[in-house]
Amino acid sequence: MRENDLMIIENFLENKEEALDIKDEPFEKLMFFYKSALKELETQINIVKDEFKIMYNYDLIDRIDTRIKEPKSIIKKMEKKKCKKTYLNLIDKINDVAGIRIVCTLKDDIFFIRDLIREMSDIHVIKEKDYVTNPKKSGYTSYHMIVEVPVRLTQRTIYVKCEIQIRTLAMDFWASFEHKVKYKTEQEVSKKASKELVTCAKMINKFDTKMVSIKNT
Ligand code: 0O2
Repeated sequence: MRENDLMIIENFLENKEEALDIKDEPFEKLMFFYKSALKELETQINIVKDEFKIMYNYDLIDRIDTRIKEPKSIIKKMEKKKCKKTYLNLIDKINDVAGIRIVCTLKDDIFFIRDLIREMSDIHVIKEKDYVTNPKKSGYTSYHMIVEVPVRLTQRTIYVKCEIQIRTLAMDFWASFEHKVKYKTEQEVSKKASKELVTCAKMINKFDTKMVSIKNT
C-alpha cells in the first residue's frame, strides 16, 4: 500500500505501530480492505475467464481460487520473517494476506495470463517471481505476482496488495500434494521423499511442455 493509503488505514486502526492482535477489532477492520481487494480482483479475472470462453471459445482459465490468509498463518509468517508483530509490518511485509490462484491447462497460458494482468490499467504490478522458468529447490513451480488492487471506498480509492499465483493443472496437482505432505507439515520428510518430489516436479514440467507441443501440432 502507498503512503497515503497507509494513512487512511491508520485512521481506521488509530495506531498502526500497535502490536497486532488477531482477536481485536482493528484486525477485523484491516481484513475488510484485503477482502474487498480480493473480491475486486476475482471479478476482473472472472471476466477474463468468461471473455475467452464466450468470445473466443477457449478455456484460457480452468479455475480460480481465492483465500484470505488465516490469522494464525499471518502470525507464523511474521515470525518466520523475524519482523515485529505490528499492523504496519503486516501491511508492509506480508504480501499474500489476500491471495488468488489462477489455474490453467497449458504452460504457455501462464505467460499469456501474466501479460493480460500486466496490461490491466488499474492493477499495479509491484513484484513478480517466475518459478516456472526457475523452479524452487523443492520443485515448486508457479508464476507469482504481487499486485495492488484499487478498493473504491465512499470517500476515496485505496490500493491494497494481493498475491496472484498462476500455474497449470499439473503444477497445481503437485503443489497441493507437496503442501499436504511436506511444505506445511512440522515434521521432517525423508530425504528420499523430498528427492522423489523433485523428480515428480521435473516429470510434470516435461509433461506440461509436451502438452504445449501437442496443441501446436
Ligand atoms: P500458504 O499456506 O500457501 O499461504 P515474499 O514475502 O513475497 O517475498 P514469500 O511469500 O515468503 O515471499 O514466498 P513465495 O516464495 O513468494 O511463496 C509464497 C507462497 O507460494 C507460499 O505461501 C505458498 O503458497 C507457495 N509456495 C512457495 N514455495 C512453495 C513450495 O515449496 N511448495 C508449495 N506447495 N507451495 C509453495 P505460504 O504463506 O508459505 O503458504
